[in-house]
Amino acid sequence: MPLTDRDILLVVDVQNDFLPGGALAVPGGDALVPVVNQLALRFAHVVLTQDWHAPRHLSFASSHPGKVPYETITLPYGPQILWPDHCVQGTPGAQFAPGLDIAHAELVVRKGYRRDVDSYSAFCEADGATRTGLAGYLRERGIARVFLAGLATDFCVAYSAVDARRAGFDVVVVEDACRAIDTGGSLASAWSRMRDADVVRITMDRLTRRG
Ligand code: VGL
Ligand code: ZN
Repeated sequence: MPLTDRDILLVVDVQNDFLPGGALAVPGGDALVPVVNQLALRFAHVVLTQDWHAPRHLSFASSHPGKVPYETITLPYGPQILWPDHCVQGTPGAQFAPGLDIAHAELVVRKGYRRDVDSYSAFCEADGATRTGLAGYLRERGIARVFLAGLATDFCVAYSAVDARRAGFDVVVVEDACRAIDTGGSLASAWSRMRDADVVRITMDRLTRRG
């Protein structure tokens, strides 16, 4: 699959709290960092996302007395899985992984910063209405196709991939440049929603170097 100047790599949430030892550790998240660094070198354009929650965010189990992480509750915008406190604005856990080395990244999109609305997606918050501005940015830059890598396959990668399709982009998830949380069947369901949305699923060996 040849890459062009109209392709972008969206590197999703490669942050300390999602690495082993972090508040919401994704298995294999640490091993992923050099893989993502190498992948990014093949792209002329890279955008990073950063999960960036207000303290006492409503997606945190600790904000709901009697609730524990990985339970699901209903919020005004629909079901919400409750998570351990993670990626709180300005904390070390919210910083990018120290090994992440993508100097040519052009933009950082922060998401989930409103206390009462989560945002797995880099394009649209969980209320289904509030846009982050990323689709407009990519369109203005002439981007036609969005590749995704990062954490976690079944949440922020999958929701971003489906929303990128909805925004009219071609979308490719680089499977071996992602790692999953996989709670309650979330990974299988994410792949099925991505397939339904015509998200292409590839591995890194299918990509040819640009230039
Ligand atoms: C994520 C759960 C909660 C992710 C973010 O980056 O996939 N998952 N917040
Ligand atoms: Zn989060």
